[in-house]
Amino acid sequence: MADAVACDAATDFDAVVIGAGFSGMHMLKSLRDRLGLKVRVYEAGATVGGTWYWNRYPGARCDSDAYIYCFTWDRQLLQDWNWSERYPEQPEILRYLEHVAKRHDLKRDMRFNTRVSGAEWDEGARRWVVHTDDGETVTARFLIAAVGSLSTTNMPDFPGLETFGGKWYHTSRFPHDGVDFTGKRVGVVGTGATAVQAIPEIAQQAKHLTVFQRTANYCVPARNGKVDPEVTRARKADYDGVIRRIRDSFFGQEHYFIGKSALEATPEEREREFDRMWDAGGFAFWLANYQDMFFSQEANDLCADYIKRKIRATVKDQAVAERLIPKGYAYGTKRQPLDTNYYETFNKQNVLLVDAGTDGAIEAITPTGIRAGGRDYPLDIIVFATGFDAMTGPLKALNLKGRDGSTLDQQWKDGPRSYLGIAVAGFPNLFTITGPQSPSVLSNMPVSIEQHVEWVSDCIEAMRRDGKTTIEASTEAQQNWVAHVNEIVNMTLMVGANSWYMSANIPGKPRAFLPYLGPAGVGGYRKTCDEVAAKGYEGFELA
Ligand code: NA7
Repeated sequence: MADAVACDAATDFDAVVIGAGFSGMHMLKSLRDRLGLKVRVYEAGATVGGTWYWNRYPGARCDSDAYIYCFTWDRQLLQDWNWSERYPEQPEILRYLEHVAKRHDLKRDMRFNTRVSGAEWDEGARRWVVHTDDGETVTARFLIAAVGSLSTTNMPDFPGLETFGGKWYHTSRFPHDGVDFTGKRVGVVGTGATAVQAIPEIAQQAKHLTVFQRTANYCVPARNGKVDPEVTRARKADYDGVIRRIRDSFFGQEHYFIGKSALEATPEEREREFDRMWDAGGFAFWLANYQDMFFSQEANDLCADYIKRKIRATVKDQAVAERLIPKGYAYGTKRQPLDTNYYETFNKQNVLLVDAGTDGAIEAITPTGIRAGGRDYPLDIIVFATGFDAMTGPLKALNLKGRDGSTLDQQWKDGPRSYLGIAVAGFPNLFTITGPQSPSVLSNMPVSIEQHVEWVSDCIEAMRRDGKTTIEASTEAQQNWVAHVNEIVNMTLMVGANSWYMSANIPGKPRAFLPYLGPAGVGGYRKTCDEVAAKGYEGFELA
C-alpha cells in the first residue's frame, strides 16, 4: 500500500499530472520544486513506479545499464545509490523509485489508486476539467500525460478464454505476491522482450513449459551480472561526462554506430566486430553496429546471419533451432530482446516450442489448455506475454476532449498526429511526456523523459514570464512534423516489420510508425526542441 498521502482538498491546480512513474515523478518535482506550482498527480497504481509497479513477472528487469537507467537530476543520489547488478530486477528498481519519492517528498501531492477517467478543455476558463474514477473533478491550467508508452495491456481476444479451468495472467498485470509455478504445466504466449526474460525463469520452476511463438525474435545476450567496482567508481567520478554523452547520443546510451558500412569491412574484420558486440552484451549488437544496418538489407543480412549461426550453435535440436530463427523481417526492426539463457532453455527436457508457422497458430483456449494447429496442449497456468497497445493506447484511454470536443481517438483514426511528440493540435495546454512521434521507446527512456520534462517546465516558465495562459500546436507545424517522422522512417528497414513500433500488433490499429527515429537520434531531437523554444515556441500558438 502507498504511504499515507495527504493530498489537500483543493480542486484547482496549476497542473495535473497523470501517472507516477519516472515521468510523473520528475514532472512533479520540476513543476512544484523548481517553478513553485500547485500540482496534483493521479496514479492508478497503489504507489509510485508506473511500469515498475505493474510489471512484476519473473525475470522482469531493465534492459538499459542501470547507471544510466535512473534520474540524473539528483546528482547526489547518483553518487549514493548502488545498483546490485548491470540490469537490476523490478523490485530493486521499484525500491529506487520509492526512495526517490521519499527523498523528495513527492507522495504528498500524489493521489494513488485513482484513475483519470476523462478530461475536457474548458475554452472559457482556459483550463482542463479533469475527472477521476472515484468521482472527483478538478481543474488545472496544464494537463500533463505522463502515462508511459507501454502501459495499456494488449490482451488478444482468444476464443474460449472464459472456459479455461486453470489460472491465467498477463505479464503486465502480474499478481503482486507472485505465482508459484512449481509442479505446474505452464503455457507462455508470446516471445517478445518480456517473454524472453520470463521464459527461462518459468522453465526452472515449472514441471513443463510450452512456449507459443507467433514470430521468432532475434535475441542477443544481456550478459547481466555484477559490475566491476572499478567501472562503477569511474562512472561515478565522471557522471557529468556520462550525462552529457547520453544526452547527445543517438539512443540515450553510450553506444555508437561503427562509422562505416558492414559491406566495406572484410569478413574477418566483421566477425571480430560482431564477436566484440556479442561479448559486450546488452544493446551493443543492436545500437552500436555498422551504421547501415538499419538501411541496407544486404548489411542487415550480415548481422542477422551472425545471430542465426549463434542460435543454431546453441539450440541442440536443429528442428527447434530452425523454428527459433526469425524469418521475413530485418534484424533490429522489432524491439531487441535481451536474453539470459533464452535459447539454452529450449534444450531442456521440460520445454516445448509451438511455432505458429510450423506447428499451427493458436485457435482457442479450451477448458484444459490451448489448442493450436489442431492439437491440444494441456495447461494449468497460462501466462500471456502479449505486450501492449503501445504509445497511443495509454493516451486514448484518458478520454480527453480538446478544444472542439474532439477526442484523440478521432484525431488519430489514421495513426498518431503530434507536434514533436509532445503536443497535439486542438488540445491546448496538454503535454505528452514521451508521446507518439518522439524518440521515447527508441531510446533509453529516462533520458527522453528528462528531456521532455525539462522542456515542458521551461515552456511553462516562459509562458508565466510572458503572461501567456495557453499554448497549442498549430495544425501546420503538426502536419510538417508527421510528414518528417514518416519521411525518415520510410528510409529505413523498420517499416517492413510487423512490430508494435509499426502498430502491427493490435488488430485494426492503423499501420503507422509510433516513435520518432530522428537523423541524429535523441541528441538531434533535443536540439530541434531547443530551437523551437529559442524561436519563441515556433509552431505553437500562444495566447
Ligand atoms: P511485445 O514485444 O509486443 O511481444 C508480444 C508477443 O506476444 C509477441 O511475440 C507477439 O507476437 C505475441 N502476440 C501478440 N498477440 C498475439 C496473438 N494474438 N497470438 C499469438 N501471439 C501474440 O511485448 P513485450 O511485453 O514482450 O514487450 C513490450 C516492451 O516492453 C518491450 O519492447 C520493452 O520495451 C518493454 P508477434 O511478434 O506480434 O507476432
